[in-house]
Amino acid sequence: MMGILNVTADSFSDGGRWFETHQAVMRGHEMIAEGADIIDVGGESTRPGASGVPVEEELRRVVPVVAALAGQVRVSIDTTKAEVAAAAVEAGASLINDVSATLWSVAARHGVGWVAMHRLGTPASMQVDPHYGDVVAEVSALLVERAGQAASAGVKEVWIDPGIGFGKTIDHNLQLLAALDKLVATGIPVMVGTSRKGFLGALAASVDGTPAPVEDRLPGSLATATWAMQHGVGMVRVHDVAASVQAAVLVGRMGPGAAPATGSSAQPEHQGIADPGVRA
Ligand code: HH2
Repeated sequence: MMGILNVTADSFSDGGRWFETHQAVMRGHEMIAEGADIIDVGGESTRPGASGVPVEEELRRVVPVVAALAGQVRVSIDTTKAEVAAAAVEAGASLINDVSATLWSVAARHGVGWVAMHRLGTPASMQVDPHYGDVVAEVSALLVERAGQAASAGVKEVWIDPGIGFGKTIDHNLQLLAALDKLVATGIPVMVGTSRKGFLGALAASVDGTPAPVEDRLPGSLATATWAMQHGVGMVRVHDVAASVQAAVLVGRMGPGAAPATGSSAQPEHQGIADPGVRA
């Protein structure tokens, strides 16, 4: 479970909430307590239309937060800048989460893991009429190619991510989620991030067509994270860590390799019915 920590003023769902170092570190501690395995620290929003952040400012935002959390949990750095990635690794990050899928040589040089995410265009342009011949085949081909380059350069831990919402229509996002099996079948570990994204708002729009606001997108976020985990995705990137961990525990307990229930959770079903306080 990767918890999202945006040290930004303008992220699409939590911009400004964790902008000061102490707020961000506090949020990181909360997510650790909620069960996050990795905290993904980012200092530049990638939402459609976002403006870039100068390197010095991005460093100022992320490095102290990475340094404060790195002793307590695994930390990834969400950046497209080689200099920021390198500084975050120096501060203790061990995974570079790269939405540009171009920084594998930085990961190789520093001996850390790397996430290659697919995107079409840049934040400024990516949602302006994105087009693909076959979105699943094109996204998959690019990711497999980049993962191969990273492995050849010596990166030991490579993840691929279809980049939900990055130069994709609602239909493209749904096609990619429907085809997660194909990405998983490449044998390269897959991660996915759907949390609170715009397509979930659009699909949960009210009768007058108004998209569901970000704070009302937990149901879609959980449904898609659960779907992804069930289809073999190894890591989901989420804002709502506690709720997503609950979903992950259930998926783990119901999956093919799940261990039989032990202890109190092994009680026969009917025993719960006798106790009005217990509900399945
Ligand atoms: N999505 C966002 C940012 N980084 N990294 C990966 N690997 N996969 C994703 O889907 C992904 C990502 C966008 O979400 P968020 O960080 O919440 O918003 P913003 O970019 O506005 O800060």
